Parts: sequence; structure tokens; C-alpha cells
Amino acid sequence: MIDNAVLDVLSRQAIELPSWAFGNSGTRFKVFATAGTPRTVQEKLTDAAKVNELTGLAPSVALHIPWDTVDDYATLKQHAADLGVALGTINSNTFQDDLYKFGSLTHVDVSVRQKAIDHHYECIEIMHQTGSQDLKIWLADGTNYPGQGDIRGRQDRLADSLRQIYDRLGDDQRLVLEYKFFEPAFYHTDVPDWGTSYAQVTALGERALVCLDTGHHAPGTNIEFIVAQLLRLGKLGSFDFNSRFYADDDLIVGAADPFQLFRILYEVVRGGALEPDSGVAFMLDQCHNVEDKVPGQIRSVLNVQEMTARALLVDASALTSAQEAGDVLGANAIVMDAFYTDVRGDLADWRESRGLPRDPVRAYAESGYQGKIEKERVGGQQAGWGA
Ligand code: AOS
Ligand code: ZN
Ligand code: ZN
Repeated sequence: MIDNAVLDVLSRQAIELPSWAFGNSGTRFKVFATAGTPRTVQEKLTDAAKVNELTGLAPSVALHIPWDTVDDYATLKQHAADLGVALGTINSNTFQDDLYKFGSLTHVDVSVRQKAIDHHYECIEIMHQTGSQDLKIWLADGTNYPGQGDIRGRQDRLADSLRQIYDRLGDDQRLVLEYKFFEPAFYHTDVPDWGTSYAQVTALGERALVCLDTGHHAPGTNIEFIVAQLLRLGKLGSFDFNSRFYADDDLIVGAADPFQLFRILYEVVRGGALEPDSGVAFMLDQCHNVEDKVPGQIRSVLNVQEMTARALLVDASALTSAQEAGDVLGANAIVMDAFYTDVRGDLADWRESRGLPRDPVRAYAESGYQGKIEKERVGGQQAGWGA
């Protein structure tokens, strides 16, 4: 069913894991402590490496600063390499200090804004030491009430702050700007949608791109259209994959709506974004509040792989013919045939042929790893405070 051309593409697929997925998480009502939770960034990397070992899909780990702050990033980089993974995207954080109550890169107070800019300079310095390519910026900036802030003035200050950060990047480094239409600000956010992110990054230059978090859209939004448009414009820098049922709940990607994930990945395939030189980075941005974290991450990368395989099964030339002939039902059937194809058996065979477990989730359960970390690690951390 799955031919070698599809397997060839799948063999190059890489999905970056977020270090914070391995920490304890929850909601504002309760953060559940889970046995075996990493106590240090090094232990988060160990867990991430386990996911990669069992799936062959997750060769890098995104860090969050200051959550993953260490004294010596060169040693951390080596530690990751020894585990068989690389350090990936550096995520800045201007959303948890009192200082940033009324904004960070958009703040009216020059000294607060400078602190936020300086934090990004620090992140860029870390990127030089870790060898990371991308600086990912997600801002909690926004307001809760009409009139609270000057929406337009905030855009201008954001543009100026981003300019200063962008100009500090090394030649091989990129900036990706994530958008989110609400939360924690409830009236307006300063980067609410792909259009705002696109406008801001386009003003900066070639190495500034949009980050699309699949959980950051209003219900009913056609996310695959945004993917198609950003790819068409050459401005899709990265994905934060997760699922949402109602809002930004960072659930396992593909859990809420596998068909939506398929449609997104179809546009990824259609837009050439799986090609090695496409410049599109694929990351998870998830939390595991009630399920075990390592198998949660394994399930997640497998979901992406499975839907990528199905998207690759769409018969592109037949689809074009049907579209050009105005064959509405025929065209739709071609897409649905691919979506309904169960690729799990083929993928299991393929994994086995590459020395990977047929069923990585089961292999993890049988490995004894969970019991070992539960015994060894006492007092694991909440996602976030790693330092
Ligand atoms: C926040 O909603 C965003 O998705 C960010 O990517 C954030 O940095 C990440 O969730 C870690 O807190
Ligand atoms: Zn995100
Ligand atoms: Zn989010």
C-alpha cells in the first residue's frame, strides 16, 4: 500500500520535542505531580532521547529560557549529543514576570521594553552556544479591556522591538513569531493572527518567519488554508503541533481531530514543506496533564507520522485531473480515500525493517523505563521551572 517513494519521504521526517512536555503540567485549577517527572533539563533530554530511540522521529529538543537555564550550554549540547539528540529551537519567555503585566516587547515603559529585548539578546547568545537555528517568540502581550492600551501604538513598539532583536541574529539564525488570538489577554492580543505575524516578520527580512501553533485559532478556522497561504508566500517557519477541543489546551496532536491534522499535512506535502531544504520546522507544543509524558510524546510523533503517510497517499495527478474537470465528488473521494487508508500495519512493518519497535508505545510500556524513572526521580518539576 505504502510505496518506497512515500517511505523515502517518511524516513526524513523529524519532529522536535518541547522540553516542557516532560514537566508536570495542568490548569490554573491544579497541576498534578507525576511520578518520574524530570528534575533537571538533563533528565528532560534523557526522556526526549527515549522517544527518539523508540520512534526514530524526534532527533531534537526545544528549550525554554529561563526554564531550561544552565551555566554551561556547551556541556548541555554535548550531553544531548551523547544521548543521540540535538538542542533545537530556543523559546523566549516574557510571560511570567510581574514586570510584564502590561506587556513586554510592546510595553510603553522604555526600560521594561528594553528588559524584554535584552532577554531575547540573551536567548540569541544561548543559540550561538547550543547551535540552535530558531528563536521562537510567543508573546502574552495584550489587553483585557477596550481602551486599556493603544492598540496601534503597541504594534509600532512591537515592530521596533522585533527589529532590534532581528538585527542581533547571526547570519544562520532565524526568528519565528507565533500568533494566538486570546489568552492570557482576553480583549486583544498583540499578535492575534497569521496576518499580524506575517506583517511583522515581513517588515524584518528573509530570516523572520511565522510560527503556526495548531491550537491558536478560533473554532472553525480553516487552518490548512493558512498553511497553504504561508507556504505560498514563503513565510511558514515552523509548526507548534497540538490538539484543542475548545481553546489552547495543548493536547496530543491528532487526538481531537485527526482529519484536520491530515488536511494540514496534505497542504504541507502539496507545498513541498517536507523537502529537506523547505526551511519549515515541525515541533510539538504540548503538555501531558493526566497521562504519562514519555508515551504521550511517543503517541504524538506517531500521530504526525501516520497522518503524513496518509497525506502522501493522495493521488496528486488524479486529484488535479478531477479538479480541472470540475468533478467535485471525484476530487473529494480521492482525498477521502487517502484519509481513510489505514497505514498502521505498513508503518509497523517499516519500523521493524529499520530496527525500530513495531509498536513504540507498547515497547515503551514493556521497557521498564517508566518504573525506573518513577523510582529514581523524586520531586520532579512543574513544566516551566527547571532552573
Ligand atoms: C503559548 O500559548 C504558546 O503556545 C507558546 O508556544 C508557549 O511558549 C509554549 O506553550 C510554552 O509555554
Ligand atoms: Zn505554541
Ligand atoms: Zn499555545
